[in-house]
Amino acid sequence: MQYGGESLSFLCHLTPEEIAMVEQEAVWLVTLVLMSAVLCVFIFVYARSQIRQEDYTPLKDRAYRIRARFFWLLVVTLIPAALYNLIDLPYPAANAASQVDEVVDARGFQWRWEIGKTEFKTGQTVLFRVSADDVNHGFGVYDESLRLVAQTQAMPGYTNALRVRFDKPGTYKVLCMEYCGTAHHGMISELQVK
Ligand SMILES: [Cu+2]
Repeated sequence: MQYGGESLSFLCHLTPEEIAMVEQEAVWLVTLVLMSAVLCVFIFVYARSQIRQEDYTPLKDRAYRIRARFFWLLVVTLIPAALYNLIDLPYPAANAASQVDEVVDARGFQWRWEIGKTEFKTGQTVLFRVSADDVNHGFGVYDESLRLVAQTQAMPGYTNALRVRFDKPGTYKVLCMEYCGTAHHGMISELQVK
């Protein structure tokens, strides 16, 4: 084996396979060093855990103090939060029927809407009882600039209550919001608010 002056040229003439092997060797070395480091940490922790502190009282007292403080922090934050959430009961949706001017049945079909009443006065709150006859539809109420005002699912065998307050006069549109077949796009009805 001849090294020395030839060693550099030897390195320059490494084939890709040989370079890969050198790289693998380096990765292996690095892995070995890191694994040793992790092992050292384990040994250190194990050794430390063998040292027993005889008197735990100060540590215990401190832990209990932290626990007590945390408990009161929870009491002080959670009770007002719970009260704040309960104060609105019954929620408006649960109480919807008593606060509406009109109750209107709306039913989705492939592919049309059947809406019990389509003319309302400005400021009226309408409760739509929405269901479907065949498949799932989406009952979407849009204002004149085609902004979604309210929406709910129209499902066969179930009635969804949807409260809509018509604040502005105009022609509102009811569009289907769930693809329900070939003429889905044709499910358009109009609501007049005067
Ligand atoms: Cu539909």
